Amino acid sequence: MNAESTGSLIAVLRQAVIDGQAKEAAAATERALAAGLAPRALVDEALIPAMDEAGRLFECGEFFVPELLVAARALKASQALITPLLAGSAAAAFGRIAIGTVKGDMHDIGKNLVVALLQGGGFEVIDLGADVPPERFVAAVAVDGADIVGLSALLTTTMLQMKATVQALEQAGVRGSAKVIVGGAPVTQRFADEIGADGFADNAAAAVALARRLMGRTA
Ligand code: B1M
Repeated sequence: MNAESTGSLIAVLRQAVIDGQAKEAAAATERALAAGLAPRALVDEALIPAMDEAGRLFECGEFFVPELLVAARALKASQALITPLLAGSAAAAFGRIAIGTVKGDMHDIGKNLVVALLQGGGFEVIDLGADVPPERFVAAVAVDGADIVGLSALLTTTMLQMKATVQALEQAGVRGSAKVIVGGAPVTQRFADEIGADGFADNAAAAVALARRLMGRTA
């Protein structure tokens, strides 16, 4: 495959997501995968840039919530084809991680990417979904035995739920049983330090490396 056709497949997928064309996004994904493009390249070069562009259009008033919703739906049509390839077949050897988007926050695209890479990176993942209250994270540690709790937030308002979740883990007496990692567009290392999290990652691959480090693995 030449560079031009690779670039055009990526561009078609990116545009289909921005335009909210789910069927076209799925078809472009299938074509790109059949042409030998790496699943991670589709995520990094088409899906994430497409959502960044949708966010930019939202910020400047060209897109409203319905346009964001259809773009997200189109992205998920593509993600459904890519995720099984990212997740791979690695045995769950490094530990158990319970991950969710915090209470009040419905954004789950980034969290789903983190889930896929953690699964492919050797973790057993309990995916708690979106809008997850602190007590559900507590139960994931106390009942399900999670070694790591992963918190995702995309809104500056819901970031505060990360702190509430760390506090709930402390109050339930299980904070010492699990490491807490945080991420999401507005989250920073400084914020992670402030709320007493054990780590911060600014992308899905970094989240896997961080989780491995926290479980005492170097690779
Ligand atoms: Co919303 N939204 N949204 N939205 N949305 C943002 C976040 C926003 C920045 C858009 C903007 O104004 N430019 C803005 C937040 C502003 C702020 O808080 N300062 C915003 C807003 C305002 C809202 C609403 C309030 C809009 C409204 O209703 N008026 C509303 C809130 C709903 C709610 O949650 N209660 C809302 C709704 C929505 C939709 C439902 C329409 C849709 C979400 C669909 C879905 O997820 N199922 C949506 C979308 C799509 C976006 C944007 C455009 C894209 C988010 C995304 O998926 N990015 C977003 C603008 C933007 O971010 N550019 C925006 C792609 C994704 C791969 O990246 O999630 O950052 P991200 O994940 C990355 C890293 O952050 C990291 O790894 C991922 C992969 O590399 N990461 C982790 C994420 N979690 C991690 C956890 C970890 C480690 C790393 O460890 C545990």
